[in-house]
Amino acid sequence: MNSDIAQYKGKFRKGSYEALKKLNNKSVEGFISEFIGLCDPSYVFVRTDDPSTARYIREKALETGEEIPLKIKGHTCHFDGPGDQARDKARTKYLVGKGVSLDPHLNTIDRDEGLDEIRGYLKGIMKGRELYVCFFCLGPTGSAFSLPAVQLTDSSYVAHSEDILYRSGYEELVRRGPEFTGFFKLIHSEGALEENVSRDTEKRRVYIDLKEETVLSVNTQYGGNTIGLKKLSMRLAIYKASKEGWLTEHMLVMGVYGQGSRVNYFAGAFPSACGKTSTAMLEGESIVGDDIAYLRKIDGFVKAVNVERGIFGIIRDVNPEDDPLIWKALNAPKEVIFSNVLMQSGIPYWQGDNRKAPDEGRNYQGEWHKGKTDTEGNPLPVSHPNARYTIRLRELANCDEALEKPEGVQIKGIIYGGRDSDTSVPVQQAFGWNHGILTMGSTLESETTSATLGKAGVRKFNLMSNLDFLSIPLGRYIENIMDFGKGLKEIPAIFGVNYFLKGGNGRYLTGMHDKRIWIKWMELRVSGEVSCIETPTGCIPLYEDLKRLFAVILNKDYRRDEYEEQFTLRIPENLAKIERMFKIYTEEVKNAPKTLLKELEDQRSRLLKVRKVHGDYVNTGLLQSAEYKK
Ligand code: SPV
Ligand code: MN
Repeated sequence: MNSDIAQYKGKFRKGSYEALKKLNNKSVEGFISEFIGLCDPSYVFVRTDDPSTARYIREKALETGEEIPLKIKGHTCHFDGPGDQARDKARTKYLVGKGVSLDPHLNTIDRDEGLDEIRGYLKGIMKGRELYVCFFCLGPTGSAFSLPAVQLTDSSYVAHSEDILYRSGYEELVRRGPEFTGFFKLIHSEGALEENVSRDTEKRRVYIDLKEETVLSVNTQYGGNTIGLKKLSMRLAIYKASKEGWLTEHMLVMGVYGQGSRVNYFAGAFPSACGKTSTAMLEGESIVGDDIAYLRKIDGFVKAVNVERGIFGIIRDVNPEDDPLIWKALNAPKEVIFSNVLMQSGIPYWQGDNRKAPDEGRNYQGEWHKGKTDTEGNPLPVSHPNARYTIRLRELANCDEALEKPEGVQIKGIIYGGRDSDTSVPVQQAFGWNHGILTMGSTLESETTSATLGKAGVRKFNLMSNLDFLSIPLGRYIENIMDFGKGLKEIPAIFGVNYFLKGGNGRYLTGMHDKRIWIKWMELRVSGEVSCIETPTGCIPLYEDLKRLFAVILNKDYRRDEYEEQFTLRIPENLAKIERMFKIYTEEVKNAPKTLLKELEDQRSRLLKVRKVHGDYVNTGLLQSAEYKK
């Protein structure tokens, strides 16, 4: 095959061919040439770091109608098709060679078969259309974390979203020199469109080639399937990190403020709808990132960066009362893409925005009016539950300036949070790295809510909140994290949080704003300023410390009976959770680390010992004595 890019010179927009040639990188040219040959676009545009190239793409998004201008300057609205509103897990697969088995939890397809299929769909798919060749960088540029990526897409919406979400990476590639080959290769086509949404969604495919560091995505528009630098690159990065001894995590990164000007940084993993963005956005603290972090050991410390520079956030329930900073950013005349909301007279509306919705408008499934029902007679909501907003982090008043620090921030604490109505206390600290990774991260579960499809209250296993994105066997992934904790000068503390604990009557035991207290307590712990009570599952706060924090931060009188109810050690539920985990890690996960089973076993013995003395439900205040260790 002739891979010389020169044969396609006539397709390039003015200046684009020269920009590409200037890189003088044969691998980059070969990759682009291959997919121009396959997809056959009529025009090719190259996005460099020159702001005029980003502007061109923004204008194209309006010109093609992929985005519709809204009333406020810089705001646009994009719609994905009714059946294209979320990540398509079933059709997202790893390409694996014959006889290779990745992990039963990971969705795979034979490499040759998968490539034949998806290349078949991509063949000639961009005829008459424009291909955007975009150079981006994962992580801040010019740093040990930087990973250059080249995105090819025929969607101006995808290219525009990436412009908001990621750092430009053309100069980063120049810096790497002409021989550099280690860039991620991302190919996307939205396929045939009908009223600007992908038509052939039954032919939607997202195939990941770990060996070639390439992802191919076709016949879809929803960001999670198409924004190659987000969850698609995340899978490639997990694989790469695993070979190189660093970590790619589904984690927020935030600054937490203590005495004087003290700031300590935390990273946190929460499955979807378990409070990740709301934690990253906590009042009084600062946000570095809300979704994906790279963690590296540098000089014996754990350093982290946000892979992104923007947020692709769920807009449902964003309102001026609960999210004043996001609300402000969503109403400022800066670049914002709203997706799958209700649009009426140039104004976007969504579920839970605390405004009166108009009686009619346009949303993700076309014309909408009050009382409209789906084919089964269920009322259609104003906006899709997964409707989103895309903004740059710097538009937020609480954006931490460390966002662009090439060396990242030092992580003092790692938080794991699930959605659990009956088992874990609101906050606790692990006894150490392995205890935390194994009993808090590796056992993370999230209960389904009425907001998701299917039955509410079903527990979904989601280790480190990363299950959907793992590209290596689960056992190896856990082992990598344990290894990462070795040889550090300062080991981050590990915490488990649970914002969803309920009492016997189904009432939440903690308030919406109480997470502000838990995070301040964690900050005091990593600063060595407060002690704790050791329980069989971890170390919990002293009542007096929380009482003081509640008074100072929330101006609230925190009663001892509230504390006692929240921090009751629920032994039957904890034992049941251990049983569930044993089942998963002995029956479903191949080669689970032995240390994991041992750690669970030890936790079980501690729980049984306490139950013997104190019964099933233990007032943890009692555990301050040495009694339970008998
Ligand atoms: C998530 O679902 O975890 C997201 C959105 O951050 S998506 O881009 O779809 O992955
Ligand atoms: Mn995410």
